[in-house]
Parts: sequence; structure tokens; C-alpha cells
Amino acid sequence: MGRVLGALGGMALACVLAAHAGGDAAAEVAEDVVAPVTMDSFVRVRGTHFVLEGKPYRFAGANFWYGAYLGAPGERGDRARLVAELDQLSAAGIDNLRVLAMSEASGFKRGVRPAIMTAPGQYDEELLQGIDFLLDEMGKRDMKAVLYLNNFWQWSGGMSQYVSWSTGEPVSMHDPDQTGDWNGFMQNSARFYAFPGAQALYRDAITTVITRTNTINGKRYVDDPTVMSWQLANEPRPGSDADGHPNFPVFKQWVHETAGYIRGLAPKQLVSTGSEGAWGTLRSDELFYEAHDTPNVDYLTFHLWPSNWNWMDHHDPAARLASGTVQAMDYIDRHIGLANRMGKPIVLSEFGLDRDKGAYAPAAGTEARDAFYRAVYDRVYERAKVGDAIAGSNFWAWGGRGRTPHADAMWKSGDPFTGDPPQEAQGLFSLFDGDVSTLRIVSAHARAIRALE
Ligand code: IFL
Repeated sequence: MGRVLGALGGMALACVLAAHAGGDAAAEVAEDVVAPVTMDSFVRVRGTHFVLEGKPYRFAGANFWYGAYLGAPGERGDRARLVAELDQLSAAGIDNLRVLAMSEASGFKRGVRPAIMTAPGQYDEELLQGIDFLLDEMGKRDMKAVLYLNNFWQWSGGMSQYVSWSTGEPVSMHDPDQTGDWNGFMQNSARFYAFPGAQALYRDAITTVITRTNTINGKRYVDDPTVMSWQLANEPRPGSDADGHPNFPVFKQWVHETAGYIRGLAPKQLVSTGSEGAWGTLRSDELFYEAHDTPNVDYLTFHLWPSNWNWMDHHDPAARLASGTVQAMDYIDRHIGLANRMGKPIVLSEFGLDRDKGAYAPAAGTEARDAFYRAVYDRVYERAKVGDAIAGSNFWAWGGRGRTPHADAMWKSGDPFTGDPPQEAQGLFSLFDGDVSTLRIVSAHARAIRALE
């Protein structure tokens, strides 16, 4: 359906999709002109750019960490919500979604429940079917998926849970939501890179997902052009800034070997790390560069978190908006410079800011956030326009119609999902379905970046 829909504008696209979902005559026509899957159908790297169907591929995307959870069958997921939100995203011009594709059952206070890996080497088939459904629906809308296969942070179990399985130590010993010790948590999470048992289990998880055949459409994941890229993890770090330096060599080796392993399984698709950039690599541009300077990593990623990094204030993002934006622009420029130097594309695969006055409610204003999104998109566009290595962005995060039922806004098992994972207040960085002004900014950027030659 790709080439046919590619020529249509946003609203027309939404109409065609609505018809397609209904299975009427319009859908039959669309089915008749399905383009054959060739290597051109996969996003590939050419120099510092992506190409798709012989043309540059530049995108405006979203983070949708729980997309696969919504895709699970029956009561386990919420397929009606997922379909409606994919339609809304697609109509807004968002064609690239970054999604969690593996989670591990853990005792973390703020870990997501249920998990895809229920015990070492055991998987919840219905949650895996959630990935199937998501990919199938994304494919119908010409969307591309970036799937991450692990997490440095606690909210999906992640690396710390593999450490726990290897050592027998309960994760509660290092749970930052209980101890408040983030450095201790990070150092413990980074032990993951060096444990052979943890690596064997992680590779089992990688293999389980990547070699899967989609139960909805019969496609092998490795043959599905909907998958643009596999990411090693969400925000993998060598350890804490204070104590992580000795871990750097093993971290770098892990990047190289894991990326190579994934490439061997999925040679038609791309491999990226999921890194935050220099901020997550011991605050060093050069170490970030060094960790990614392997032919097994196809492109670079970086993240931008001005309030988390204290360049702006969580409780009043307007207060230091101007100075924080200057720092943010510098961070963007430096990373594009590193990518130009390495000769690979780079993607800003997370950025976000709080609502006005740090509120969580969808009704609260987004003036500062809108200004920040605009500044980020303008810089991405300007740099892409002159041929620099920046290829796309994914805002953090799509909250859609998710709403917290709790006064403290903290997630509890069974609650609807929002863009904010369970360790954070629901609404902190979410872009909700009714955030009209922000969505308008995203859409305008999507149109502009796609129109670049
Ligand atoms: O929720 C966080 C997520 O774990 C991430 N980066 C920053 C987000 C907002 O704090 O990957």
C-alpha cells in the first residue's frame, strides 16, 4: 500500500485508513496495488542519511513505549485504543514509533506489570502477540518501528533484573524508588554487561523477538519492512557518572558484540544502541563517539532532557526556558557534529518537557513545552536542510487517551498506560490526544521534514 498512500495528504490518509479498517471496496482497491517487498522497502543507510524506496527518509516520530502492551489480545490489551491512536498519529503525520519490545518480571516498586519475560527464558505469548498486532497495524499505515530490546532503567525490569537472575540478589537492594540511591542503582545495572549468564539470557530474549513470525500476518519479523531498527536497549549507560569509567571498555565491547549479533539475525534491518548521547556516556562526547564507532551500529541516537538535566525547572519550565533552550541547541549541534564526523545518520530519539508549572493534568497548559518543541524542530529542520546527518526525531511521549485515575498520578498495575512509564508521574511528559497546539507543531514539522529532498 506504501506508494499509493505516500502520495496522499494527512486527512485523506486518515479517510483511506478508515475505509481500510472497514474492509470495504476502497480497501480492495488498495490491496490490488500492494508493492512487492524488496530491499528498497526497508529503511537503509546511505552515508549520513536514511533512504526508503529510493528516496531520503526523514521523519517526525513519537515514543510509544506501551504500544505492544495495547496490542495484546482481549482484556490483556486495548486494541480499539491502539487502532484509534495509530489513526490519530498517522493523520498528524507521525510515521515512526519507538516502542518497548521486551520487559522482565521484577520486584521493582515501579516496574511495569505484567512483563513479557515472565521468568528466565519464559515469555508471555499474549504480550508477544501484542507486538504482532502493533506491527501489523503500523504496516497498514506505512509507519516504521524502532524496537528496543532491554532497558538500563528499572521501569521494565531491564538490565538490573538480568543481574538479579545472575546473582540471586533481589532487585530491591538497589531499587532507586526505595533507596533513593541513583548512583548505586546505575552501577548495579551496569554489572549486566559483564555477566555471561545475563548476556545469555538477554540473547535469548533478543532471539525470541527478532526471529518471531507474526501471528496476525504471517510475516517473519526479519522480513517485515515495518521494522526500521532494533535497539540494544533504552538508554544504555556504562554506569554512573561518578563510578562508571572502569566499566567503559566492557560497555563498548558489549555494544559492538550485541549489535553484531542482532545484525546477524536481522540483516535487512538497522541496528542502533538507544543511547542518550554524551549525557549518558559519562558526559563525554568522545566516549559516546568511541562506543558507536563500530560497523555493527548503523546510526547514532541521542536524547534531550532539559528539565531532567537541570537546564530548566520541572516545576516551572518557563522560568529558564531561554537559557535552557540555548543549552539544548548546543547539545543538538554537538551530536550532529559527531555524526557528521563519523559519517552516520543520527536521530534525536527522545526529547520532552513538562507542562506549564509542572502540572500533570491534560487540561494544564503547554506554552513552554510548545516553545521548546518548536525550537527543537526548527533546529532539526535547519540542520537537515543543509544536508547534515540529522535524520529524524521522536518526541517523548505519546500519552494518547491514557488518564491516571489517582490523585498522586502514580501508575498502579491495571491502570491505563500513558507516555510516562510507571516510575514517573502519569502526565509528566505525555502528549495527550487533546494537546491540540503541540500536535499542530508536530504536524507542521512532519510535513516540512518530509518535503525536504
Ligand atoms: O521516562 C524516562 C525514560 O526512562 C527515558 N528517558 C527519560 C524519560 C523521562 O524522564 O528513557
